[in-house]
Amino acid sequence: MRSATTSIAIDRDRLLHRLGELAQIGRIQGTSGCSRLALTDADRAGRDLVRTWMEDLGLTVRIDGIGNVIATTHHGGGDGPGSGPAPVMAGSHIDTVATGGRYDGNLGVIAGLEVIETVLAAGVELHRPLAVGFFTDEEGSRFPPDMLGSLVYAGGLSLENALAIVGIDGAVVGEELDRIGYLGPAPLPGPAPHAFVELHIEQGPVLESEGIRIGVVEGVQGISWTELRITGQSNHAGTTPMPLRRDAGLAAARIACFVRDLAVELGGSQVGTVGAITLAPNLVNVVAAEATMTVDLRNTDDVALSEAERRLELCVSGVERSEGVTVAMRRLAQYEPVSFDPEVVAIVEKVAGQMELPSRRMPSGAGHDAQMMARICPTGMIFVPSAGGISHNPAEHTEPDDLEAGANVLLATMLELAEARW
Ligand code: HGY
Ligand code: MN
Ligand code: MN
Repeated sequence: MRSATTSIAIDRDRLLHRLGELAQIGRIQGTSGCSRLALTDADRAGRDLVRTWMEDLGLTVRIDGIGNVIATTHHGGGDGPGSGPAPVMAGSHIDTVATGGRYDGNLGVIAGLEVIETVLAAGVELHRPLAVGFFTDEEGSRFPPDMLGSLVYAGGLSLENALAIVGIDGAVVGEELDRIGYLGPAPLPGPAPHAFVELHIEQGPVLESEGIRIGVVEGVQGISWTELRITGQSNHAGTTPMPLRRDAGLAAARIACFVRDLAVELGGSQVGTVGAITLAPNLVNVVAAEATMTVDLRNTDDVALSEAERRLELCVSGVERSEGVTVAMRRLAQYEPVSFDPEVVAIVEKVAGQMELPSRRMPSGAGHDAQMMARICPTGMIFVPSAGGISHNPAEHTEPDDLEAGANVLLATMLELAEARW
């Protein structure tokens, strides 16, 4: 499909082939999805493959202290990162959740690579270099918080504190980065690009349900992650009278039900999720001594999100009293809502219109590296529809026509930001 705004278009087959090849790494048998938790061997293999593609294109590859990998062209008179005009950058992540699909994050990286290969092959002259990168641990499932690599890149967390983070399996970020060979030399925070554009699947039902091809993303909602460690008393399931129990399992269940009811009560864009609960000793005939659980609260409105956090704390205090347990709360992530740059948003919308792709403006319910890059440069995002609104699920799917359309919108947006000379 030729994009109306440029005389060049991405290579659909090459885009689909690379997405398919990357998806074989950590492949979840019997599905089209993959599992590449951050800093695992599967993540290393995915990184190695994408870095090879970057090097094969003759790009200058920069690996920094938190393992972010960014490849840059030599347009605009510079000879690699840090010299000449700042680049226009695409990017996302290639780590996945344990039940990941093949497009979450991967699309933004592979499409960015495709844009660069298309531009190099066409010999387009640009005032600025182009860059494409993948950030470490965007998902945050193994090592919270999410968007860890882009947060450090943007100066939101010190490298020292990031490297010391202990994951849900007891592993340490710095040790794992070193083990997989991605403890890079490039300094942090990273250099601010001229602009950053992330192509991503919507991961929700809106575009598909409205028959819209392109989401023009105006911002990302606020995110609050909390870990709760509940301590009760293990006891015999048969002999312990109900009023005498200090049941950590019941306490966790009450809090989980409260999270759902709170989201429904607050309404609007409020969502609440208890995605992880583990009990100890986790045995059929033992009242649970301990429960560890996570609460994910999100809202486009920061005041409402703070209210939801306050109400959760009140609920926890009440459960401590009624169940005779103690609860230790630890904040794992806390990000305010982010608005993207109006000019970049307008370019995405204009380009979609010129390509006659139906589009609509919308917020992002999911967190993305773009919300960190928005702290240091003009940033925007492009969404393409998710079939059935499914994501964080191996069945995640986006139609090839939509993948191609999204990549062409990314191409035209980046060319405009890089001041292509036709
Ligand atoms: O949690 C998120 O929204 C993203 O998938 N890391
Ligand atoms: Mn993602
Ligand atoms: Mn994700």
